[in-house]
Amino acid sequence: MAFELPKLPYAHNALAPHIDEQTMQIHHGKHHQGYTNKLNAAIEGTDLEGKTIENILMNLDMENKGVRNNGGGFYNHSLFWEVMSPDGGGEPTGELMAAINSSFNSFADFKEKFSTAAKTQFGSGWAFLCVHKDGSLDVCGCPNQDNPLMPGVGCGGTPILGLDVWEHAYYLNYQNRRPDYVSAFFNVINWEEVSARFANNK
Ligand code: MN3
Repeated sequence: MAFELPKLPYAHNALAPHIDEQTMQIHHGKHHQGYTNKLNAAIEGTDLEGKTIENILMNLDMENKGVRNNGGGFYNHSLFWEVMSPDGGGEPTGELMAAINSSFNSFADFKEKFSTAAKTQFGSGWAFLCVHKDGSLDVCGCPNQDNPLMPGVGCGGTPILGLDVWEHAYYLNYQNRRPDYVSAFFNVINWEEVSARFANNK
């Protein structure tokens, strides 16, 4: 069974004005579809066929650039759509908020650390919030489509929140103003989804 482009959980214009409709259409329909197609082509006929994307990334041969770039792209964007919502924003509650306070001192300190990772990632890449098996949290930046599930990448936890800082993610609306895009992202974070991923992966 080949990987399929996941459906967006909301309309293309639902995240506007924070993320505009045309960016969502191209980003999901063209970029994510492209990673999906190329991932399928890269694993076709190999022993990776039929494995979950998490299994593929956790056991990845980092020299396998086709699977590294496109498997990473498939996974990262699948996470990205799910952790945003038109009803998002604000701050998390419950166990996730307690873990944020424990790991970063405060939500404000977490926000600053995550935003700095996103703003300072040189060139194309991602910022991630990750959970370790002991329930502690980490923030890291990763280049290109790498993510911390891959061997030796980033902080080594499981990503529960990801922000795409490739120019294709924001350039139509924000041009070179990546910091404004990073700031706007906090208005659409789906903390319920991030909390569920935290609970399932600690
Ligand atoms: Mn992207």
